Amino acid sequence: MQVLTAVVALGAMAAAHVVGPAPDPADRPGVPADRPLSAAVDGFAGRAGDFDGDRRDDVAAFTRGEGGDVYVARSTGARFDGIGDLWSDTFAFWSQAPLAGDFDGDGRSDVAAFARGGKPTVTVALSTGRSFGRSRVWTTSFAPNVEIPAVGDVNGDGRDDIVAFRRGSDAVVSVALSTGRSFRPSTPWHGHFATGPSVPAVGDVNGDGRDDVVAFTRGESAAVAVALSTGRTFGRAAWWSGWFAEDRALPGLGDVNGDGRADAVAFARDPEASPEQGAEVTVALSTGRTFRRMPAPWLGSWATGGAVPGIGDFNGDGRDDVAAFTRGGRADIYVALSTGRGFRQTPARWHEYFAAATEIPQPGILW
Ligand SMILES: [Ca+2]
Ligand SMILES: [Ca+2]
Ligand SMILES: [Ca+2]
Ligand SMILES: [Ca+2]
Repeated sequence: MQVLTAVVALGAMAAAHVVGPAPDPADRPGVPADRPLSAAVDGFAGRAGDFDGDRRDDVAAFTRGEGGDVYVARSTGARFDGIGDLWSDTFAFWSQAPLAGDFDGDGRSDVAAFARGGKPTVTVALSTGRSFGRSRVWTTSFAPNVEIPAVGDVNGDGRDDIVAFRRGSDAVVSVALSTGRSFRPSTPWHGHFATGPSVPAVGDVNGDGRDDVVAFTRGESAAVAVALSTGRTFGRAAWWSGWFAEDRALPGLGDVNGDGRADAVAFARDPEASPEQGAEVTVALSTGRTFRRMPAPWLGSWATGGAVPGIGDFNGDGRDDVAAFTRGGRADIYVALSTGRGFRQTPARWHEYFAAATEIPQPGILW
């Protein structure tokens, strides 16, 4: 209850200087604004993009459906700026999976949309720093059917590549390397990783400049496996944690203490719980060989109910922070900044209206 009181107090403080709709006592990430996300049958997770290249991570929202609109709000370091900044009106239609990444390696993040299914094309729109250019098909055969797409620079050449996890019993991990103008043909980089309903993630957990693959088993086993990139393949899988991201927690990767190695972050998730019960954010720091779980949560209550959590360095200090998108009709964004030892919730909302209804936010962990 102490945590809840603190959060409510922060909300009241914010009322004094927040411009926008009248503050509501319930205006905090703990309030479900949308139907809770389903269990980890299908989903995807994306990292934050720095779309204007100022080294602070920004946020994007994809309407999908018939419209295919993409909105961006750029970080000032203290909030996300801009309402209705339409960066593309022809990108990520219907139920395509939209992810951010710097595919041409110019320092500005771009967007990729994965069609999956029977015609698994991947479309990319490059950032100009002020908008996304014309969308182009970069490959016509990647992440078919229900394979889980992800983005990361797995060969460390400065251009983000794409990764697809088949999961199930035939858990192949495929990679298509970026040339800066297209993706090379898909090749298998691991024959058996992220099996069953494991939740996969991509990040550089040993800090060698090449993004690695991570699988969270969740549930009652709650183990975490890692396969390190050699630059040409993912090596033998190893268990880096025996107890992390249990039950239905939403797992992600981010370098939260700024040592160059991506750490594991878990957002507790119980759609049945009331907001008062809280949803802790737990961190396991990478040592380069294992994830060391921190004994105390880094945040007591965050992104509960249907709010979508995300990870990114929103103030550009080199440490990854956490965001919560309430979506629905309220459509607020909250940010808690990493101090290197915890997440400190900022007193004001970072945006008053972004990623409304069921729009897909990035960064976002959508399982
Ligand atoms: Ca930026
Ligand atoms: Ca690459
Ligand atoms: Ca690595
Ligand atoms: Ca930060």
